[in-house]
Amino acid sequence: VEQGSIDKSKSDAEAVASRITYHAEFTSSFSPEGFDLPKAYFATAQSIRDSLIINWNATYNMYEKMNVKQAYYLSMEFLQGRALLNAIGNLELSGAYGEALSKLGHKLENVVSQEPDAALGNGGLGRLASCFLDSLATLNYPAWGYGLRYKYGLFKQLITKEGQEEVAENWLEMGNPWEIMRNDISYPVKFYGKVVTGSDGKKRWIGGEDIVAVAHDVPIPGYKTKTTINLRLWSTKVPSADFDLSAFNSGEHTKACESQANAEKICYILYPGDDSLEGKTLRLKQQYTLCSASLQDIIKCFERRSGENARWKEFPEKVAVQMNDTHPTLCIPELMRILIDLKGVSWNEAWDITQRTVAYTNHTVLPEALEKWSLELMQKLLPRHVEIIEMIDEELINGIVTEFGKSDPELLEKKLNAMRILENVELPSSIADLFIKPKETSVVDTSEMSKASDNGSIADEEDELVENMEKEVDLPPIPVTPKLVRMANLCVVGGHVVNGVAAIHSEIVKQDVFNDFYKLWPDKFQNKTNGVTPRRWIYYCNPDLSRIITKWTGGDDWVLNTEKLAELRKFADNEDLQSEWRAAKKINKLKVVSLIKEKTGYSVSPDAMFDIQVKRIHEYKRQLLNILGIVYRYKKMKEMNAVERKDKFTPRVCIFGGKAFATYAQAKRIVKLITDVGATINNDSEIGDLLKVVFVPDYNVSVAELLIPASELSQHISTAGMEASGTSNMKFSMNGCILIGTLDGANVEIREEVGEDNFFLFGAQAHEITGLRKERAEGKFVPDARFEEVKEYVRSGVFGPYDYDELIGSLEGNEGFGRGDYFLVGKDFPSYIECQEKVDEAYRDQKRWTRMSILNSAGSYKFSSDRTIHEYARDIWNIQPLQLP
Ligand code: DL6
Repeated sequence: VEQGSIDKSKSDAEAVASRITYHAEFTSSFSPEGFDLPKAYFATAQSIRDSLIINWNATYNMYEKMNVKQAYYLSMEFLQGRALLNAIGNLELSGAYGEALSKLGHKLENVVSQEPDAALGNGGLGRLASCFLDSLATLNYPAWGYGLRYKYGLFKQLITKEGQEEVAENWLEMGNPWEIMRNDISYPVKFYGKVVTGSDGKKRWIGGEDIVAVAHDVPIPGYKTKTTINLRLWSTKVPSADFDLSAFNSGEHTKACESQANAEKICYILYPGDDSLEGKTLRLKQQYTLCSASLQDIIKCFERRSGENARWKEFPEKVAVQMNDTHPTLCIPELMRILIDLKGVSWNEAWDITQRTVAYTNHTVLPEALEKWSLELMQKLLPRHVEIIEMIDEELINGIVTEFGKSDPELLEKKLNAMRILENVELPSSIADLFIKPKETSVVDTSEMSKASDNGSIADEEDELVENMEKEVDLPPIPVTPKLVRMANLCVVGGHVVNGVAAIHSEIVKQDVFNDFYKLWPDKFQNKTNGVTPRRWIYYCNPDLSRIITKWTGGDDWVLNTEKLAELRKFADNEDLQSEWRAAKKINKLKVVSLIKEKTGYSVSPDAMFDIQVKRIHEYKRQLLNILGIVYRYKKMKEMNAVERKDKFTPRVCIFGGKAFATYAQAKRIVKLITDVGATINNDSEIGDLLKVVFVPDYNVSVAELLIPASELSQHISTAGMEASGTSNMKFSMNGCILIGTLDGANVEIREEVGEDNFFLFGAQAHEITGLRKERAEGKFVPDARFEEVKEYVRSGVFGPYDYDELIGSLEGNEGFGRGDYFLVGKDFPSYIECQEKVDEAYRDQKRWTRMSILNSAGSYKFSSDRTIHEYARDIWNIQPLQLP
């Protein structure tokens, strides 16, 4: 059956309806009677899945036949959201499906909203991966995604009186019509065990714990193309022979099932808590499972497609592996292991192949987010990989010594400290000898003594030992310095390209985070400014605005060529466009009024400005600055009479959404403060519709698809230099929302594109941050009186009995853990509230505001993930589009 066999016109609704009813009867797992919404959703999804499978097979067969170079995007996160509307739309069957469902008694939009979000991600990094898949398919690039099929995703967020609570997100409870379980595609994955050297001199990794990774394929359809690529997600189980039948029969049921539970739990949740050793082990197992299963699959495909002519040195000409952040770093030693131990490739050739195959995207400059693994743990779990990593580290050390020479030991030590893959691990003795420490810092250690013996007599050494031992009595305990593997350094060394995700971020990556590497290998470093798919993020989520854009730009080709959006610029002052634009916004706002009522119980006015901040809750993203700004506004309102208040302030609904990581206490306090402030203000009859504060629980892709089209102002207010890019800023701008923000991440480029007048800028700049922090630490910072006032107000208990001292205290003092206002909320507070006054003023002039809004959509064309993907394909992966006939 060809995709085209369902005519795209509404008259073919009959054919679609009969497919849906077929699936309702034969393939949905619902009882035969009735055709309620859940059943309608499953049957509809199954019917569209048929078309996807046809296209998936055609795409797959073509790649097999043409043996083209393919890119593989490895990511621990894919934040797919819902798939039904996207699939129907991409296959251009919206009309037929709408009519078919209405014949069957349902509205398409109600059926669509039955689908649970596929929430296999945490935030921007995962959503970016999903946008990339959409663009790859749409632009006909040969590419696949690889990830893990988490049974429970991240978590479902409940907002209670206590603040955020987490419960398991059982998104697969009712089954998942989009995945195709491939019982025929599975790979063994090993943990623990030991490495032995065979009589042939080859290393073999034996023993340990064996599990199996099983493929689940999710078809990803391109827009208006037959290309349907694959997201292959791995689940884990034990090898079938591992069920302990005799234990089971002798009544030890739990023991018999233990290994199965151990294997399955690898894919239970995304980012399991890692405070415990068990948690750390599980995370490392997850990362290795992703890398090992995906690489085995990629290599099998390479061998199959190349046939008998498979030559390993040609592997990078057929395969590009992109590591989405450091989570898939184990790809590097795993590819080396497979090539050397299993395929008989020499070390040097394997290293060359690996480097030419893999590339690394950095998504964060936060030091705590640059992963480091305990060497001890890794040695236990992946002994062969540690041998390989040690070899890579040694070669790196030799390279650094060759580059910088031994004549300046201080410089050499600095370089080795910054660049080595292993941290706190002894240097090879030939190098270590260069850095013999002065007496007072040397550790009492006989092995050190024997090294020192080159320079002194045995008697001297003994005196020194006694002296040091005496000293030791008074010394504090020697700190334990765990040996670590720096995954980011391994990525930089093992890959051929390192890219940042926005211009300013890529500069920070070069000048700060990896400066020593950049100086050594400047050509390795690139920028690839992020993007988002205009299909999901305008066309499907904002149909009213889309119709207007299509009308005023003369066709819907902007969905594929976002440059066309720029044509809106010339109509920015046109009164007809302006009134259509405002009407579309109003429709979207009304949908959010209902959403807020349903999720929080609060009633809000659609005539107030919708001011939104939705993203992971993190101190650097500064939701605290936003809520303190609101508190300040509220306090001022309370000090005025009704007339003054109305005169001064524009009515606003301030909307928050986002998850705080379960163990991140400070982020959870911020959620609690927002909800407490909301509870007070929203019930203050004196304030009424002039100010409302809402926290929408369980923010996810589907909630974003409602909020973003309704937004008028959105907040991207991170401490400058800390947000790698941001991608919601792009989505908001595309939907005609005006941004208030710092010069950080992609804000910088958005402001350039939409025009300075159409962006509310405030705050310190990235190059000032270090100096400002220093100033604070030296006690030189004098807080603004308004900042002091607002903190005092929160502490006074106006917002309830919760003790906010730990939260507000973090903004005070000079330095120390959790103190000293590291994120400079106090520094930026005055310019933030002054900027908000300008926002109020601009909103009062609706013509001006609408012009700014239109110019945001018009200027956002650069931020399509299609542009980003073309750049990755051209500059990193070297892949070409391949279109099905
Ligand atoms: O590149 C996608 C996305 C960026 O837009 C965000 O600015 C960045 O925070 C996010 N990075 C991560 C990685 N971990 N941390 N933190 O999620 O990537």
